[in-house]
Amino acid sequence: ARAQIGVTGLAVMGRNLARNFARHGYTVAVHNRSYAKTQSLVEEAGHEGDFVPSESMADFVASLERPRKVVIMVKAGAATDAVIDELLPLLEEGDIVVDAGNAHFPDTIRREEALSARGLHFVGTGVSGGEEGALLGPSIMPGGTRESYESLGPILEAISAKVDGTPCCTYVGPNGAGHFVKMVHNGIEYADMQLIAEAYDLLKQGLGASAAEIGQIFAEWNSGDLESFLIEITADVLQHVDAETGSAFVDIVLDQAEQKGTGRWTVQNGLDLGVPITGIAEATFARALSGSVPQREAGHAALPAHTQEWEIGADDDSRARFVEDVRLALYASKVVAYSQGFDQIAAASAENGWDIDRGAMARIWRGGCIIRARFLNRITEAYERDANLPLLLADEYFTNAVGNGLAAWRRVVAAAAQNGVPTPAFSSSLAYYDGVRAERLPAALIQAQRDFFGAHTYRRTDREGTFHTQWSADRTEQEA
Ligand code: NBP
Repeated sequence: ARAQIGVTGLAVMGRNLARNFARHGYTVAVHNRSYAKTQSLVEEAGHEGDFVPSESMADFVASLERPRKVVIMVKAGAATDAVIDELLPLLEEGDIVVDAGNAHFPDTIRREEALSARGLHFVGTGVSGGEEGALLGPSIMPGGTRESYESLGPILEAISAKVDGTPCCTYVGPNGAGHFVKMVHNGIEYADMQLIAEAYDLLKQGLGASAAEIGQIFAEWNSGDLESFLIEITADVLQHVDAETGSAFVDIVLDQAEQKGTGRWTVQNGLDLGVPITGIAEATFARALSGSVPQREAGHAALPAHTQEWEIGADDDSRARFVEDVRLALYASKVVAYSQGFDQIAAASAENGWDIDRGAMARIWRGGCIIRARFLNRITEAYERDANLPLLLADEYFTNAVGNGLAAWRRVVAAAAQNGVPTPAFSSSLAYYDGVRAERLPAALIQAQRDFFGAHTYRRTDREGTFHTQWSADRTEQEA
């Protein structure tokens, strides 16, 4: 037994993760259900480091130093359970099983419970960054026991992305915490992408600008507060020309966005926890709307627009002002989406006893993953100022940043409504902002209605207690 870490499941992700370990000087045991993938890895990448290939699971396990560290990188769901079942009889107390696939966090909680009962450590780990990240340095979000992190952590930190010398990997929390945080990361990614798409649509329709011109605008935005991987690739994609037709590439892509499910999980969990993650929800529903073909055909054929003329002057200054308005609205909406996502992490952390450090999550998302961005530093700083910050938006830095763009944000959302540009994420983010800052909400009326038809009771603003009004009788109030 001489391998320090093992990877089972050698499709794109596992193969690249194994190469990443080897390139960092670790001796890596490698295994895959069908041996061909193991062979091709060793043939093609064997020169990159020290691999120990095994055809059987038993040989694979036997090739690992104790306590064994086995990374499972197979298709999430039943495949993960099948691999765990195969591994279990071969492992011994204290060994560490890492699930680095995209598991749904309740599955991770279940698996951790089962494995810890047998004296094993189960580490559900979020890994973000796709194929390239797995090879060159992903953002890694490991859950599980702190004890397991002591020996596993340094290896994961070594292969993770680095920003300013800091690894994009840290201990997240017990059982499902790592996969939970990865799920919210993906949900935020949905919101971020939707916001960027809405900004593009506004620039396209408001300015009548070409994809290449808008690509230039995004390239400029990438040198400011918005600097991020997603803005950078947006500039690139918008300037890309389709080789076959000579058209802008984005103009020949069918306008139906697909999804694999992490956005849906995030929204479902937001509903379960009662946390308003409207940015993520609108982004997920916007993808669903894009794919609702019969509804879109019927709507397109039947629904009038009654839009107004754009009020953007034709001169360069007016156009530049509109571009700046959209930039400010995008930034403000983005802050709202992230603020909501971090609220969701706080709520789940409290519910599950995970004690997740939100500032540390922003720190490990600065590199390797899809939402990597300059402004994550600002989030880390906000939680360093106050680890229990109830609302990220209320941190002084974000209050000022959003406040500076507030008038622009309102102009953009109003213009979008008047001109018939669908901006569900921009609009709902502004509505959330106004809702969360309101001194009084019309929820009072809703609670009164609930008491009227269902005797659901209400509390009063002027004294303690719970009350019910006899609506259908003499309308006297009783203490409930
Ligand atoms: P896939 O998700 O396509 O899974 C293929 C691997 O699963 C192969 O090694 C396959 O073995 C193995 N496998 C299956 Br399918 N059923 C199995 C079973 N019953 N027993 C044992 N092995 C089984 O691979 P991937 O795209 O590399 O992704 C791996 C994990 O990483 C997934 O959970 C994914 O969600 C996650 N992830 C992917 C990305 C990405 O960008 N692709 C990013 C982040 C996370 P075989 O070769 O014998 O068929």
